[in-house]
Amino acid sequence: TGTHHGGFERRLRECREFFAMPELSHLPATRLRQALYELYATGTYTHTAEELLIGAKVAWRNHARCVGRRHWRTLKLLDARHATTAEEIATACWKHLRIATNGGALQSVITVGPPPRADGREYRIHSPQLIRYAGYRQTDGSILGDPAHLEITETALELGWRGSGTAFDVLPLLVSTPDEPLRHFPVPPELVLEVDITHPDYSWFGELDLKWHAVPAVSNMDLSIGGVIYPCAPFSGWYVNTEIGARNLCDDDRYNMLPAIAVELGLDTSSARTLWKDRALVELNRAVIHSFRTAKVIMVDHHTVANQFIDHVEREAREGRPCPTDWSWINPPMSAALTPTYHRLFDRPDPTVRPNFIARPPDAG
Ligand code: NRG
Repeated sequence: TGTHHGGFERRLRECREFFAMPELSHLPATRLRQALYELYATGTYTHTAEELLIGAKVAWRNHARCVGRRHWRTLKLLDARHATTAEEIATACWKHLRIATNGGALQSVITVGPPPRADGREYRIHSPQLIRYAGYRQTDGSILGDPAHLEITETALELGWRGSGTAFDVLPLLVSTPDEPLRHFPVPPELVLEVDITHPDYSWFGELDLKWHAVPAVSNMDLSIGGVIYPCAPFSGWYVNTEIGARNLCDDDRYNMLPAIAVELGLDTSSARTLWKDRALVELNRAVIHSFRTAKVIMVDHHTVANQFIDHVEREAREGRPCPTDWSWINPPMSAALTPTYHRLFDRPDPTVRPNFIARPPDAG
């Protein structure tokens, strides 16, 4: 386990580079020596809470696929490295949801759980996010709920979980530790803030019975800081409308709502040339933005976030830092050329830059 992150030499180099960062220049020179000593002796070392917070902020700042990086300095750390059981990890995640949700005034939070044991065995959250909707394959072959989560729903059911059979059943959190088999923990409903989707102009829109959860809390990425990997490190900020309105509720392998919306709009769906999909897409996104605003839940629109990102890149340049960026992830999945990020190039993403968040290879265990 952990081999995709490289061996001991790499950890040594990343440790040296971490303590050489200007953000840590106030630490005494003895700190690097101490960390290296511990690394040689045990194969890993323990970050202070300050190093962990700075490491997590810089990991965010370095993450080439994030368009929300302007806010990297505001990240809050919940240190859950003391957790030793799956139950304690779940409890830390509930605290995460409470603080991140903040009644709709969302705050950017990362919870850092225990690093891998000396033998390499890990504490892991198997759920892709803290809040996800179940997907069920029905007897007629159609899918109820989120088709992206068929497999994890299957796993939850095998563990004894039962959903209520709606299109928006919140899945339990799936956690494993070195000492316990995979366990499931229902998310306390009072911690799941959701927004019903209505449209500013069309009253029929509410009858589609769509909703989405307020907090996107990604829990399946590794946080890599100074040669130490934290596989259990859920983080969350807030949504861009397009994540929900142009992907989750829209993709034909997700909730696939455009055909139903187009019919209600009275559009001619007989040919792609009528642009019925494009027109329905705009109305769905207007509805998502309107609904979050009405519910007083923070969300950013794709125009504003693109402008904020350009500001961020320029500020980084003034600070003398490159801003490695994945153009295809930064641009929104609708109206891309209407945003300034479409019309320029960025520093090339470098997958070796650390600290960083690393997508876990599929089926890493
Ligand atoms: N597109 C995914 C969420 C990915 C992360 N997005 C954020 N992250 N906004 C979805 O659930 O639609 N964040 O930390 O705010």
